[in-house]
Amino acid sequence: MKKTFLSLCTLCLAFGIASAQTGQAPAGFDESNPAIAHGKLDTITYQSKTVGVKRRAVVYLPPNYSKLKKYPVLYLLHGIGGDEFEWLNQGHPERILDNLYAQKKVKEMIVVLPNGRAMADDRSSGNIMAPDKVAAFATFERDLLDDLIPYIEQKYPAKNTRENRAIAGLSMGGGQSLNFGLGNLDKFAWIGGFSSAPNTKMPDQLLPKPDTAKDKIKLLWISCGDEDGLLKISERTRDYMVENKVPHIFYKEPGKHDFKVWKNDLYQFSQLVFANK
Ligand code: FER
Repeated sequence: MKKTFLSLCTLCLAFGIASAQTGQAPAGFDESNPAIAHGKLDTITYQSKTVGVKRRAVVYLPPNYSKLKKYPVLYLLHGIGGDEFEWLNQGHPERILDNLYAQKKVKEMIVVLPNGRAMADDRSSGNIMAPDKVAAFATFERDLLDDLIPYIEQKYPAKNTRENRAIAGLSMGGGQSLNFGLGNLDKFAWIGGFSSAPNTKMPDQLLPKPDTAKDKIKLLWISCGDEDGLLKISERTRDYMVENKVPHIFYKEPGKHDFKVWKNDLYQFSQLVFANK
């Protein structure tokens, strides 16, 4: 009885936190507004020791970007059918963030949009479910840590501590974010999985030592649409965090497996990331 009461309290607390910090973005949040300052987009290429080729990524620099400042960095990952342009083409993070900057609702940050399919041919053409293409999403862990992050941190005025790195993504990119973020807490403190895919590790492999991890995590965001066939993956991850008392935000939101959900996730997540707490 006591245990049931306690777990109910934990659930209420978790829900209370989640409902206080999440919700649906207001109308117009993703529309381009010519009256406000805009960030700048760069395309970069970096040498990947992991893959043995030059690879491409897109970088969004905030309005009023200056090399005299130092910025935290969010790595924002795409899904199984996407590439380094998927977020830009379908999610317009630059519009969402420009609007949030105009309202002073986000910390200034650099956003990197990598290609998370770490193989020589990293296009999303052909059979995107082919085993070698799916495996390349796991290989991206080394490409990200050993090649891309060092490149970004020497080319841009980036802060280079774990508290100043975030990783978030949608679907396959959500699984990557949970796997690589929780698996490398010496590198990342802010982690977000949006509608995470079956590439998400089983919870006890994702976070085998929850007690030592707790204090390192600044934000663990787990969200999914209530009509998404992948919801169970987010729920099993959430259940483990609740059982092991790992602070997190779980947000089950109205929607399916699409950019309506992921744009809202970015709107919410970006306001929490790098914020003091
Ligand atoms: C799967 C179902 C969905 C899977 C991957 C996905 C690798 C990814 C979906 C997405 O990124 O949108 O069985 O296996």
